[in-house]
Amino acid sequence: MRAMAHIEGHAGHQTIAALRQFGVDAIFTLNGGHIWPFYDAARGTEIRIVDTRHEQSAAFAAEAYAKLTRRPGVAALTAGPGVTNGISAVTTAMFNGSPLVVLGGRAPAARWGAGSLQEFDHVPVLAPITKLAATVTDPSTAGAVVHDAVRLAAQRHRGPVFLDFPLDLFGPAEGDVPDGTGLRDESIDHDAVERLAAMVASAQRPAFLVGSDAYWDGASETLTAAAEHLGVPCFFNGLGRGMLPARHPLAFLRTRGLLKQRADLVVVIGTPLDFRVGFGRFGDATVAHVVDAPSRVAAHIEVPTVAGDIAAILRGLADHRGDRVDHTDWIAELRAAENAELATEAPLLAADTDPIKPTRIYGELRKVLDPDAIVVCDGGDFVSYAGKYVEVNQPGTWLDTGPYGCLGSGMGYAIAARTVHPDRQVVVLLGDGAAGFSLMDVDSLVRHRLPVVMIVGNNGIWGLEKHPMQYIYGWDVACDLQPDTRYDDVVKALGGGGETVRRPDEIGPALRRAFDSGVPYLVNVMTDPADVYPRSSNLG
Ligand SMILES: Cc1ncc(C[n+]2csc(CCOP(=O)(O)OP(=O)(O)O)c2C)c(N)n1
Ligand SMILES: [Mg+2]
Repeated sequence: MRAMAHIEGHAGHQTIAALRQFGVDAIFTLNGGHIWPFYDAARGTEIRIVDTRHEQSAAFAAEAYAKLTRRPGVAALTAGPGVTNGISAVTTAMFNGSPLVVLGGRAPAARWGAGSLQEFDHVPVLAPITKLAATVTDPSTAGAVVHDAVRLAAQRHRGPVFLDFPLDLFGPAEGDVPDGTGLRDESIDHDAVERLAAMVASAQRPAFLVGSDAYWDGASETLTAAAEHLGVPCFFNGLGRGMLPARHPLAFLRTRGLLKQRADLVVVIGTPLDFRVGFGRFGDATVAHVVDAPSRVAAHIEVPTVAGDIAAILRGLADHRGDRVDHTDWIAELRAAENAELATEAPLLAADTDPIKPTRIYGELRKVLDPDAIVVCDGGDFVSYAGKYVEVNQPGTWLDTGPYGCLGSGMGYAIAARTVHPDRQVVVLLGDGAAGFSLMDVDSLVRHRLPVVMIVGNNGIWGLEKHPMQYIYGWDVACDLQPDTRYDDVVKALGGGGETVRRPDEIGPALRRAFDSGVPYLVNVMTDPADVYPRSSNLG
């Protein structure tokens, strides 16, 4: 028998009690009568209600809360359009393996079919993009249902869950909420781990490529131990960034392209073998895969794979005893290439051009960014540069949208970042196109007193589409935005601050004013629309 807490009130009280078991202390939302019982139950608890101007922002904020805390992130979305507005963020959470919990309102069950306001069966729409989508039907077991759903979201392989609550469920009720969050399964296949360790130890030029699921499993320490013990250079993507500090001797940012030509073993850890990692092919190198659950074994390519708790698997690698090949020359080769790249980027970061090159913005940002700053990326080419030039030093500080690639996550992610880390710098890097999806949620930043610094790379185009269209067709359509738009004035109108920058030497002082302002502040940098990002990957 599980220990239980007995909760009286209505199903909302049981829901809130269940969320507290998992350390949830914020719910992201936008008002609608169907979800008032959650607000009612959260009153007077540690749970903070953070309301937004679009359910997309609320759901993205909840996903980012999960990314930042490694606890479940919760959004409460009202029936019908509230839920459907959250769908891109739910799908993003599925692609990112983020434990997102969406509590939906729902038209009353007793009148179902008669045409109540917003009467829509969300469940079949949410089912393909969640680990669980269901309607809560019994008020006396609501707490247990919520508890089990949240635990499911938080268990490997993590992902979103959805529950909706018919309005007429919320009558007086009582029910039990289980204690605790469920034990973490750290068991691993020691033989498989030992075989992997032997592969790494006997390789001449091995590398680790580390992604989000390693972060979700809290594997930073054991990754460091495994890499140092076996002498393996590490590359990162997604939430893997920062799992070794950028300047760790085994951390590499700029030389991933070399793996194809030079590595003889690439161990991809905690990220799918998708388009971001060449679909799991690195020239002639042997590829091995470490995944957090059997469901993550690649279907399109057969490589040696170890599934289980990634922190435990890496601890197994760190504990490997026996001889290993000396990788000193290999690490030195990569370091020399990395340093050569570093030298070539220096002039780009200092580019003194008119109009401004986006790289200069990163040169200036690097000078003012704290090591523990949270960096949010939302855009096309402008944020691709961030991936190249922003150095990440701590796990859980780099928030990009992930492989679903949904523009519009920026403001939701920013709301969560500052809610979770009120004392840290939060910087939101926005393409001008991306900014349009969510800028109205500056209102939420202002109302909730969440000062963040937004930087718009304002090239007046959907650059990541325009340049490739030009390259492929020789013409483009639907690629232009209004040039010279004053996104800073939008933020000022909403109660924040901002300024427009047109000269490279104005960027640094503007960023300093932004961080000092204590309000949501947008630095609108007019950048060169002719600047073409040196892109090598493709969509397919
Ligand atoms: C929701 C959504 N719609 C469309 C796209 C396709 N898309 C990817 S990048 C991009 C251009 C982004 O432009 P901007 O934010 O201005 O950044 P830039 O490339 O100009 O630096 C577009 C339209 C997408 N990824 N997500
Ligand atoms: Mg643009």
